[in-house]
Amino acid sequence: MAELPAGERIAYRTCPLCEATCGLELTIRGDTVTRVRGDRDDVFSRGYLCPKGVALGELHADPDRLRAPLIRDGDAFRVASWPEAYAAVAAGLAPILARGDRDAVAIYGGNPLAHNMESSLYLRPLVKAVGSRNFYTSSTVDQMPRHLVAGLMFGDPMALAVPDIDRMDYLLMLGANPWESNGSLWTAPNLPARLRLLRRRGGRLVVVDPRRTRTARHADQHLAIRPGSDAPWLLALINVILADDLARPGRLATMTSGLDGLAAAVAPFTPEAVAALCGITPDVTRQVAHALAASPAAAVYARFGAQATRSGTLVTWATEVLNILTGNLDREGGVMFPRAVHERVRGTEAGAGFKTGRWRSRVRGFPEVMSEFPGTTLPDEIETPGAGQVRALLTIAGNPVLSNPDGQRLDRALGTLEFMVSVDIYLNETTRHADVILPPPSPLEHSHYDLLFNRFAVREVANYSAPVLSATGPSESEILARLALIAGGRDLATPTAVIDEAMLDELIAREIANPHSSIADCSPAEIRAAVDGDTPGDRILDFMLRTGPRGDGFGRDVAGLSLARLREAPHGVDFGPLASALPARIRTRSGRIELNSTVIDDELARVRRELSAPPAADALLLVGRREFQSNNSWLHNLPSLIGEADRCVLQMHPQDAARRGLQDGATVRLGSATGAVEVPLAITDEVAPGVVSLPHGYGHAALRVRLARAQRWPGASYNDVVAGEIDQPSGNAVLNAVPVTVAAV
Ligand SMILES: Nc1nc2c(c(=O)[nH]1)N[C@H]1C(S)=C(S)[C@@H](COP(=O)(O)OP(=O)(O)OC[C@H]3O[C@@H](n4cnc5c(=O)[nH]c(N)nc54)[C@H](O)[C@@H]3O)O[C@H]1N2
Ligand SMILES: Nc1nc2c(c(=O)[nH]1)N[C@H]1C(S)=C(S)[C@@H](COP(=O)(O)OP(=O)(O)OC[C@H]3O[C@@H](n4cnc5c(=O)[nH]c(N)nc54)[C@H](O)[C@@H]3O)O[C@H]1N2
Ligand code: SF4
Ligand SMILES: [Mo]
Repeated sequence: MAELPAGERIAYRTCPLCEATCGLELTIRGDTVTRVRGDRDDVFSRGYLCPKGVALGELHADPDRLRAPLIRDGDAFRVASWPEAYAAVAAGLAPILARGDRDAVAIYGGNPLAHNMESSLYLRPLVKAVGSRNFYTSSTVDQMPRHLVAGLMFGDPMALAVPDIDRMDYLLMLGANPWESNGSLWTAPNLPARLRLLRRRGGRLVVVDPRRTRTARHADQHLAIRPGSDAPWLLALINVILADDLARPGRLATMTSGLDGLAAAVAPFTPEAVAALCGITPDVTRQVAHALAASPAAAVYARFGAQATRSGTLVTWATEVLNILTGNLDREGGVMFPRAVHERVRGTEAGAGFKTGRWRSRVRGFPEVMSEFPGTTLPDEIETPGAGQVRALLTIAGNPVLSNPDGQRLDRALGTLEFMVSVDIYLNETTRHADVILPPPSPLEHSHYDLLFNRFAVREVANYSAPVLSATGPSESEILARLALIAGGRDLATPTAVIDEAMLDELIAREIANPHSSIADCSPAEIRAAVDGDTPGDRILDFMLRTGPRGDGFGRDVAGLSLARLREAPHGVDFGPLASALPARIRTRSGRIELNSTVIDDELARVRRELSAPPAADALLLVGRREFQSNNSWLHNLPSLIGEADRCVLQMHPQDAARRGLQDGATVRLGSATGAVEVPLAITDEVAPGVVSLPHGYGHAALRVRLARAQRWPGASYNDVVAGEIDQPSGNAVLNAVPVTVAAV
């Protein structure tokens, strides 16, 4: 490597901005990032990065990023010290907690939590200390159907198989656009290159999307399905596979219960019966079913676009059924269960199964799923008086006013709370309602390890990043621990180490009680003394790594993994491709993969009724779109990402525009049964006729936000048009395939 100029240094850091987990090489001068490049030596990403990774230095330097707590002062905010801010939180929550109704305090956790080791670890003790049933996260505007179906079928909501992209021959992808999103619940840096390689080695990529996306343009076949109709179409594929005797589940047959009933369940969904609803001809449906079944190693993968619909759960179920019927689940080159090096080692005994609806939401009676209620019902819980009414809210790394349906209503509801605290790095559309904002350090100021995304990765990899710069304020784990202590009624002099030590002690105790653990029956004190790490989060990580499947077992395997070993590998460690995980991964009570459930029966019956109600000829359905330089609602303030033009434009097919007499560039009113926004029109045949598309995460025109650059092109919020409809079984919001009207302003 060339000599660095005096005063400069190089640091390596995994990018925390999306699920691809790219390794970055940062050049630092003082406390300034002067250059960001892809780390060519990163064992997983091999130098790949996108414009967002490049902007990580801008995020750190953004003058609008909060660096000190803010306390509300009338209509404005004033900067406060940390002790003052914590005292304000304690004083604000005290009267509400004193009423003895824990449900009166709600928590909303957002997407960046999942990308942050400290906050993802410390959310749990906070939620426990608050003790409220009003727990919400961005999972119910995203992937809850995946968790529900994994729970129902495999007995474990985290049993999410990923396409084994580097070894497959055929990939059928629905509602995903990895060319722009870089993949979701599928961690594989540089998916564009991996998808290109699939085709170069003779494989086929088939993309099902109502828009001709960048991913679709790189596919062998693009099917512009009618939005919201993936479930019946996938059921038709199952129908063809069974009717034409193409099912070859192989070893999965004896592991799976419910295969016998499938043919009857999908009988109404013939290619002919679904053709009008899906906009896909019977020949094409048959051709895809045959090609899928004939491929030695293939995968069906459905993601956000197809899941955030009215049939998200059924789409996900049908996807899994196809992977089982074709023998591709748990097969190399099919879909495989990743294993992360920090996971717990388990035995093969049957699991405890998975339950939902252990409690229900107060106002609308929605069942909890993974201890969460649908985010769409948070306004109901705030607005409806009575015992259990939400009177205080903690938001952590979330912007639900822009990310959840009916944002305007939530915006109004937040204004009626008695007290609100936000742990966030920006004063934005949501946090402007807070009484106290507590800003954690920037991503460059804390250590990083992907606790979540390593569990969805296509290789077994591990990568630890030390802090690149030192933080001036408390860590995010300290902030959340302090909030947990306050919610638990402890005084402000109680050290947060109480929470740190309790977490570690609990982990150690549980592990020692696990008969399959490398430290089963060890002395807790001996283990605690040997745990290594500079921060509470790092110590938990060290413990997890050392007791994980590749761990050193605290000296029981000297060559094994530990935090110290990961620190010596700044480009990461690669333990190779995924390996078969069945039947051990099955945690249902029966010990088999369960295809049957009343949830699925009800959904099949509902979708069967849709077959007889074909769409009106002039109907318009709204779908979303992610842009390469954007990340949900919160990177619009960075100079290199925001661009020189309004990107929040409504795409419409030329036929639909002509029928309505609309001109390209005109401002139009996009309306639904519940709301409307005004946006510029872009006429393009990238969207199918009958489909319009708007990106989400815009709508930055609100008063009292501190997002100077984002306000240059504020755009309008997609979620002001969308109301609170959900995929019933999972509680996931319906964000795509929303009926709308478009008219000239
Ligand atoms: N219409 C429509 N709606 C959607 C979607 C869509 O496609 N269409 N997508 C959905 C999806 S997939 C998701 S995941 C959700 C996201 O929903 P949310 O998580 O509610 O929203 P984000 O826009 O990700 O906002 C993240 C917040 O975290 C803050 N933040 C960033 N980094 C940190 C950090 O390190 N610590 C803390 N404490 N805060 C931080 C940001 O300032 C911002 O306020 O949106 C969903 N909403
Ligand atoms: N650049 C960028 N990258 C991101 C994000 C971002 O905001 N910007 N967000 C991150 C997050 S939080 C997530 S969850 C992931 C999501 O990543 P992906 O799962 O890849 O989802 P999207 O990129 O939203 O692509 C969804 C596609 O579904 C299509 N679609 C809409 N409705 C339907 C339908 O009914 N059926 C079918 N078959 N397709 C439909 C849309 O046209 C769109 O092309 O992306 C992550 N990466
Ligand atoms: S693809 Fe994702 S992880 Fe990679 S640099 Fe871009 S935002 Fe970061
Ligand atoms: Mo997401």
